[in-house]
Amino acid sequence: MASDKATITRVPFADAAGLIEVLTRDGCVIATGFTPPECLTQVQRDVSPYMEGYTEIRKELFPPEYRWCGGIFGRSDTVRNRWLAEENLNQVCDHFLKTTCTPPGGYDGATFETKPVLAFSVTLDIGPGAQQQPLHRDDYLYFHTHRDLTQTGYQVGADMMILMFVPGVETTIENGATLVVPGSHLWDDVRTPTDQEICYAVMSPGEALFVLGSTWHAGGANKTKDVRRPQNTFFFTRGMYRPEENPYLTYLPHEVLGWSEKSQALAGMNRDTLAFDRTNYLVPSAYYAEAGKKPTIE
Ligand SMILES: O=C(O)CCC(=O)C(=O)O
Ligand SMILES: [Fe+2]
Repeated sequence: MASDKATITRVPFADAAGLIEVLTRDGCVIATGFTPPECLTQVQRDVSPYMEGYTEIRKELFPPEYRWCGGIFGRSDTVRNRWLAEENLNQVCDHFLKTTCTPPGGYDGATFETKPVLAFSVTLDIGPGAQQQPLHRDDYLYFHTHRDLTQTGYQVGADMMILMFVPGVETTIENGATLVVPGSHLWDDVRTPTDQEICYAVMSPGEALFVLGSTWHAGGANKTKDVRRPQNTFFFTRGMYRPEENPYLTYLPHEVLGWSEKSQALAGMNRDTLAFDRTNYLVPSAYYAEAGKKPTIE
């Protein structure tokens, strides 16, 4: 379905300004030289004991052939201390997502800033036979709406998410390489991609794909018989999109489990309509009930 016409530009990861320039222009970029093979192997080792099978949640987006492991930021030192500690990654995220404000009134004219936060970290492993995901924009998770920027050009501030995909293997058109629509970050909520506008983010191990939250994309179909496509996936969002009081540390897991569903929902711990499942796609009671997933805070 994708065409040869649209292409994704490659920029060395060492060139943060270049990454920002291409992301601004195209809404997507492939960073070369993001990570060495030993880091990929290590992350694979860190997450593989926790890879899980099918979830009924959002089944149109996650076919039964998918396997996944959430929370990989917590499970892998390499993810935390190498990949997500990269200064150039911080620079790219800051450029698009760092938010400042100078409130009027009782703040003495002070300017405040909030830095991007990691909203989700997951390894998504597409197995043979999986259908292509429907093309989508990930910022619909936040019910984000889009103005037409094709005439004005991109405006910093328009996005509230950035995504980074780090494949664990060579990704190909056959094994489920991510589909991307370059330039679609400028579109309003009416325009949808045509086949000619779609291309595949075919990548070698060590590369990373960056996509703005407003850019149309999808996980590809895996048409192979026996090749899986693991890809480490990171969503960042603006720092203010979280509760003022941290509910996950304020309330202990065994307390939350004893609450009514209504109270769990009010504290932001339920499964929301579109996403925000928080814990491996499960509501708290199901999450903690799972073997090997006992609460660690008592
Ligand atoms: O795994 C991929 O290639 C893309 C996944 C994706 O876009 C999603 O799950 O929202
Ligand atoms: Fe997505």
